[in-house]
Amino acid sequence: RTRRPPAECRHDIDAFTPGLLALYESLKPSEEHMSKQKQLVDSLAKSVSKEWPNAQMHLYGSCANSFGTSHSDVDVCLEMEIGTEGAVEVLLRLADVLRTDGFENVEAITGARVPIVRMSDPGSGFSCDICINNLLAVANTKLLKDYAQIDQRLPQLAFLVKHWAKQRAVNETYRGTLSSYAYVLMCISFLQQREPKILPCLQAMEPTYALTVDGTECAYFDKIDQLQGFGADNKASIAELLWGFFHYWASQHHYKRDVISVRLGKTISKQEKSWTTRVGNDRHLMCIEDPFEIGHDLGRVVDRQTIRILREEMERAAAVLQYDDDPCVTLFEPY
Ligand code: 3AT
Ligand code: MG
Repeated sequence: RTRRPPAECRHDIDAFTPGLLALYESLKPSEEHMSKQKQLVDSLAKSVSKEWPNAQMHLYGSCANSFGTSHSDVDVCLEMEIGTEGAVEVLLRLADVLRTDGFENVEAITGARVPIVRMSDPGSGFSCDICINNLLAVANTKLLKDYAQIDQRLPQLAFLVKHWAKQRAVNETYRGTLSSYAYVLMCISFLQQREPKILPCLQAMEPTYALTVDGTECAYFDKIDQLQGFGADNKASIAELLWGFFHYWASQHHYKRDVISVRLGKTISKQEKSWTTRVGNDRHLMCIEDPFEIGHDLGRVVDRQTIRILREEMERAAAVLQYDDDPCVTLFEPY
């Protein structure tokens, strides 16, 4: 596949910005949603502290990284000493405690990359995932949240992309498409590479925050108040950026050669990362480097068939924004 030269978007693209922003507003969680979420977290904290009085509870994922919608689940990480007992045993015990305390559909999922207990809250109907000592997720949650506060076009773009991905059924890691976390990283990387830049590269700046988790150093500049107005020279509207995002992934990204890296604020070659050949299940067909666990490719789940689906969906999305009369509707039509 040869790379096509960058095309320009339609001249009336900005006409769709108000519709897209209205959709963004409707996706944001309501006050009611937030207070129900807090109730769930409080009752969970009560149950946990009875059995593990020293455990600390952290929220992570979209309920804490500011990319959560009204449909997002609640992700909780318990920080605790687990001694000789393994994390899996602790999770099984936690599942028992939660069942006793009246939580519903409690299920320990111990075979996953990150073992969790999943349950739902009878009051709110929210689904909640609980893991143990996954502090890297707590750190990457803070990184995403900090990026979101620099320029509001990031949360706007990421909400629309996540909504598109859910509607088009390409947000299912167990089926070989990408996680919400991966989509947000793709949005950050895209905004880092606009000209003029809309987002800086926080990990390339003097660190003001540092946390070492299992030997992995998570360090970056987190004095976000000093970065207000960073992207102001770039006047691109959300409609133009959304088109640009899909256009990039439809026809500009060099899938065979490149890895996107939020850590470096640019793309790097697969060769530099030795991600050129398949190792085990990691095919490295679509490469998205985790900002902290840099050996971790968030596109590892993508296979020959799903990369075709993903690219076709990106092409469809770019074309809809380019040519459709009512792109705000057509783009998000359920698959
Ligand atoms: P939703 O709104 O729930 O779709 P989310 O941001 O909560 O979006 P997930 O529930 O998929 O996304 O993931 C929860 C968090 O777990 C997000 C991120 O902090 C962490 N995480 C998810 N996948 C990975 C991964 N592959 N590597 C490292 N951290 C991850
Ligand atoms: Mg989540």
